[in-house]
Amino acid sequence: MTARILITGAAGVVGTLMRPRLAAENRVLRLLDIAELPAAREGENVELVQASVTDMSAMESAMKDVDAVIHLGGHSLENPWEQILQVNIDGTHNVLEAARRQGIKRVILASSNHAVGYVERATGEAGDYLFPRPDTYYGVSKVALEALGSMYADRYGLDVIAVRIGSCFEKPRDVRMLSTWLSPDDGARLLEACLAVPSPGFRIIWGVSDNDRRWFSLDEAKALGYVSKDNSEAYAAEVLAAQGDIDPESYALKYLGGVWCGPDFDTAV
Ligand code: 15L
Repeated sequence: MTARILITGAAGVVGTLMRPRLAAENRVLRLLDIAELPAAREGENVELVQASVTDMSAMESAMKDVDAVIHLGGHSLENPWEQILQVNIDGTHNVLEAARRQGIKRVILASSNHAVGYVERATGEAGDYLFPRPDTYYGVSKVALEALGSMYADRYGLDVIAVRIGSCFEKPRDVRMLSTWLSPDDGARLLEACLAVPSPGFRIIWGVSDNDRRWFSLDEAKALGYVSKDNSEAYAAEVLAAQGDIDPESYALKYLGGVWCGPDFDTAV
C-alpha cells in the first residue's frame, strides 16, 4: 500500500534536505509550505501544497488521506513574540488538531536544542527529556510544541515524537556544530526510525549525529531504531582552521544553545 506523508515547512532548510532523502517506493510525499515549493522533478512522487500552518481549514484539507505528518513548519529563528505565538505555537496546535480530526495516528514534531538552550555543557551529558530551559521566544515555542505533542498523545492517543534537532545542515558550520551537527542523511535515518517504530506513544529524542564531540544522549533515539552513520569529526580540521580557538567559557560553547544565550542575541524584538 502506498503511504502518504505530509511534510510541513517543506521549503525550509531541513525540509529541502529531507525531500530527496525521504523519497521511497510506495510513498507519496505531500509537501506543504507557505513559500513556493520547487516543482516536482521527473519521476518524483510528490504533491505540492502552498498553505500556512496558521490556516486551520487548509491544514485539515492537507491532511486528507495522510498516514503520518512530519511537522517542520514555522519560524526557524528568533522572531517577535506575536510571530512566534501565531506561527510556531498556534501553527503547531493546528497541525496536531487537524491530524486528530483526520484520524492520523503519527506526528513527528521538529523541536530544537533551543528548548533547553540554557543548559550548561559543564553539567555533563544532556539527557533525553531534559527539563525546559528555553533561550529565546523561539525556544519557548519549541517547549510549547513538546507540551502540545504530549497532550495530544495522552488525551487522544496519537503517537508523537518530538525531535530536539541540534544543527541540521550539509556540514557543521562552526566549532559548536561539531557537537550539535545532525547530518542530513542521519536526519533522514532518524525520521525513518520515527515513522517505522510501532506505538511509541510520546517521546522526546535528540536529533544529532554520533559525533565524537557530541554531549547529547542518543539513548532514546537508538531505542526507536536510529542508527547514526555520520560524525562531524570528518570536518573538524576544516572548521577549526577556519574558526580558530574558541574560549570554552564563551556563550558559543558554554551553553547548549550557543550564542542564542548571549546578551547580544536580541529576543526583545
Ligand atoms: C535551530 O533550532 C535553528 O532552526 C537552526 O537555524 C540552527 O540555528 C540550530 O537551531 C542550531 O542551534 O544550530
